[in-house]
Amino acid sequence: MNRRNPRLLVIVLLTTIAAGVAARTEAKPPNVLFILTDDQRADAIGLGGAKHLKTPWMDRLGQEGVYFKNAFCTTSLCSPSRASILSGLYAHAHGVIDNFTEYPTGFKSFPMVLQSQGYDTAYIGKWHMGEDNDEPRPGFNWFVTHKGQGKYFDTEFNINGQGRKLIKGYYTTIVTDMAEEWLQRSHGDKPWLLMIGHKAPHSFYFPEPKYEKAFQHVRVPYPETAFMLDDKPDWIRQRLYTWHGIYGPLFEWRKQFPDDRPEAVKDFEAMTRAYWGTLLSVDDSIQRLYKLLQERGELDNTLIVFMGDNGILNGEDGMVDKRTMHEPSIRIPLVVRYPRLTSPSQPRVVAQQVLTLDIAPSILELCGAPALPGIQGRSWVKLVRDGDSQWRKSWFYHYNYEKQFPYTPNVRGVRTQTWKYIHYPHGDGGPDRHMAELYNVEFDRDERYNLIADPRYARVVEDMKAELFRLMAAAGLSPATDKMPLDEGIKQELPDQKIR
Ligand SMILES: [Ca+2]
Repeated sequence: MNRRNPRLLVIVLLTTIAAGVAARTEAKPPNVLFILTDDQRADAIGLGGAKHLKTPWMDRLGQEGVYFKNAFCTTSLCSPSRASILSGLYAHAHGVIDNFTEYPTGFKSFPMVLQSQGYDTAYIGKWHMGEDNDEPRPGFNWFVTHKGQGKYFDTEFNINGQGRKLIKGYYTTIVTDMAEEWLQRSHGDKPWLLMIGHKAPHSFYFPEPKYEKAFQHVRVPYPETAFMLDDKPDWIRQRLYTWHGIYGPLFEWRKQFPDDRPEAVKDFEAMTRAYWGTLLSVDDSIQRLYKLLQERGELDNTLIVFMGDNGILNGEDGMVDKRTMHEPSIRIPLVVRYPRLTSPSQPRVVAQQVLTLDIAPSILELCGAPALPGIQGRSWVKLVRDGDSQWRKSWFYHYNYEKQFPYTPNVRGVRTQTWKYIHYPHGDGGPDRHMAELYNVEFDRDERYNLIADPRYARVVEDMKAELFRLMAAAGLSPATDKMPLDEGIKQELPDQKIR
């Protein structure tokens, strides 16, 4: 009908666009369902290339939304990473540098902002900042957690500061039950934020009984890189026989240790199968929550964020655990479903590097809430919607040596889309005592070939050092202010029983 009247067409178009913009700005802010797993590898999700583990509901969120295929944590350790997710800040800035430190009083977090904007807010599950504190934390109207790591079976929860209760059953199921119960309460006409902190798949790995044998026929050899250590720094070889090496106790899956006999791989295999098993229950949990939101008509007005707090090594370079800057340690799964960000019929895969630091500003922008001032992360909303040629091309990583876990040196490193440079400051201001590492992560994703000593890449090393210096300076760190403990070396002793 408009073919003969171009002016009318323009008016109709403008009216339609204006109506769309109005709908976007005037609509009720979304609910937020934030699901956090603990130590889930980026390839322990179908979208990330899991071969044996099936995660249809994790995948579905990404297939109806956004899958970030290059998402990273900036410190691969539970509490520091969780604090970065909440605050948008690096660990040196929020101060939670180990697993025994509380989220600092007076520091804003994205849940606090949403609460102040009228959201009904809840946290249910593993919080894990402040080892012995299970009391409610600021920013939440409802808060259920437990001390320390919690247990896969029969955890004692503190129910919103009103009393502790040992709840029998499997952690993932219990937390999902409590989440469903909270979701079905009346929130008045308020939008809500529900954060769920899973224990899975954190060590020690105990799957739900129905999944104990789910992977019993899968062979799990040590990765090839476990035997390619000649060009690696000494500390990696020294780690092999420790709490965090493949010949050590493997989070108690190996009873007689150290054991470097080839047949001892059976313990590594059992450990890996159990790790995957715990994630099957998380996938079930997502299914339950997805269906509940669907039944309640809330699915499409809910921003669902599913992510892990840090990755974990599973035999790469002969290592287990995390903390290091190698790819399996720093990569995290991240999927987001929200139809007003991306239509479920037009899912996106984002290849740019996004960080834990970006979660808080992105959620706040999508909720139309005020931004947290002075943060180091960036909202990826524009990146996802329209692309962003100004998006970061590099970022830095840091980790401080822990006396309680003397299996990883101080780590400072920088990653671009092509290169990764890692060095290991001694902590006394003097020269490094460990060899550094340089990888082409674009073509050598498994980090097989450490190019640090190859003269052909000397220029790359210099450029990466300069980039690391620049990025750290931008985050308020200079060699004078970058505090870290003295590296006392890799030790064979086991960590204290209470903090394993
Ligand atoms: Ca963790």
